[in-house]
Amino acid sequence: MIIREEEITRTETADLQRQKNGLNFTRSLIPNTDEIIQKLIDFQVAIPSWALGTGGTRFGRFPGGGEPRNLEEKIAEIGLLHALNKSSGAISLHIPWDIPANPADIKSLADSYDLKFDAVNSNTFQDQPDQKLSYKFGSLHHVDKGVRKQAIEHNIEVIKHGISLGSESLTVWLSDGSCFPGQLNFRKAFENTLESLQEIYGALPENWKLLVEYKAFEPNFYSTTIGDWGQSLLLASKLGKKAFTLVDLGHHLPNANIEQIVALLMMEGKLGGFHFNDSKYGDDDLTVGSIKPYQLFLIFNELIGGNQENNPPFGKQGFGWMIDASHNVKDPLEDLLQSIEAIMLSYAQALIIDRKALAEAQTNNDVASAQEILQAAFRTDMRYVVAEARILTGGALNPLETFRKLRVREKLIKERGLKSIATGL
Ligand SMILES: [Mn+2]
Repeated sequence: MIIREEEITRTETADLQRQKNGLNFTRSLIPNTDEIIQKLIDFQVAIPSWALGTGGTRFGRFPGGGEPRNLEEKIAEIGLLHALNKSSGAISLHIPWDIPANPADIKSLADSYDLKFDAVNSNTFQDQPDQKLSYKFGSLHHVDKGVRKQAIEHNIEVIKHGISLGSESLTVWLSDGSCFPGQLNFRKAFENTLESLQEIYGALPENWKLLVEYKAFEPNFYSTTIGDWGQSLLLASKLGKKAFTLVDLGHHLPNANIEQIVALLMMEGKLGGFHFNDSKYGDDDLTVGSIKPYQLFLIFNELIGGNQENNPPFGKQGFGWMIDASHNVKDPLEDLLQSIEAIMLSYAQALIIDRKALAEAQTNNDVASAQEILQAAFRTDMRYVVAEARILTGGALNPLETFRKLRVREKLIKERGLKSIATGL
């Protein structure tokens, strides 16, 4: 680790005093503040191994230097984020970008940073150099049984890597679709996908989940075979009780009501995973909470309100939570710190919604009160409560400020060079 624990917790007296005053004021408004702090402490969001390098666009990539060169360095960086904010205690691997050469070593390295392995992710959206058949026209939905078989075997391979690391879920995102009308027989494509997923499902260990991610468009621009939550839910329902829908915030058409989708998927006990990011136009992969923080709050409102005993979102058997963002202009580590902060804030704000009063307002068709109740929670400053959860567990009072003060990026560049590029991007 390039920074020490005592450097993380070292805080100016004036900053600590401000924190104390802020927290005292919040406590005076919210009687169950300690309960909320405990919930925040328990909530961990996975960092994907591919978010640590600068994300490019099809027009260019502008890396900032010092990027992690291998899986060990990626784990160390997530360990660093977790040490700063105490909320990033999990890593989500992408296969084949991060194949662990020696799983036992990788597992104990992650243990040393207090990191767990969240969902493993398969990749059939690009061809690998040693690959026999191409995914140009899709993978699990492909017209050629041979291509489907190759993609199925890859997914089963990913499950095996996951087992060796203690992961308990597989996320499948397919780029399968079509770019032009007539290119694809929709029904056959769907049936092929289902059949392929059934084989993958059959290879899941008993305690595993299969998370079926959907996306409206890109890289295909006419149709996507798993294009929306209905198609994902249909597949997950046909597959069985270990299959769930995964919601990625950026994978909807503009202005989709994501909180309503979340509510209904939870009603069916079929929401299993969540990818956080933000967007203005499409799958922009921007920092969580940077564009639509109110939407994020409304989603957390549904996540908390829809808490069902048979499929609880929070806790040990809860959903797979992950940040799925990547862009060209910020330091990726700073971006991840901001994203986690935004998630924790939205969660904290949603935890203080007066649910009893809201239910009453809904029953009485009191529309104005319903809005007031939600916005009262959204406008409450929960930053001190989020910070308190962090410092109680040994994190930094202000992770981003600490990251800059300790000159982490400069140290990484010194260690790895200006031209090091994260694997996979
Ligand atoms: Mn995603």
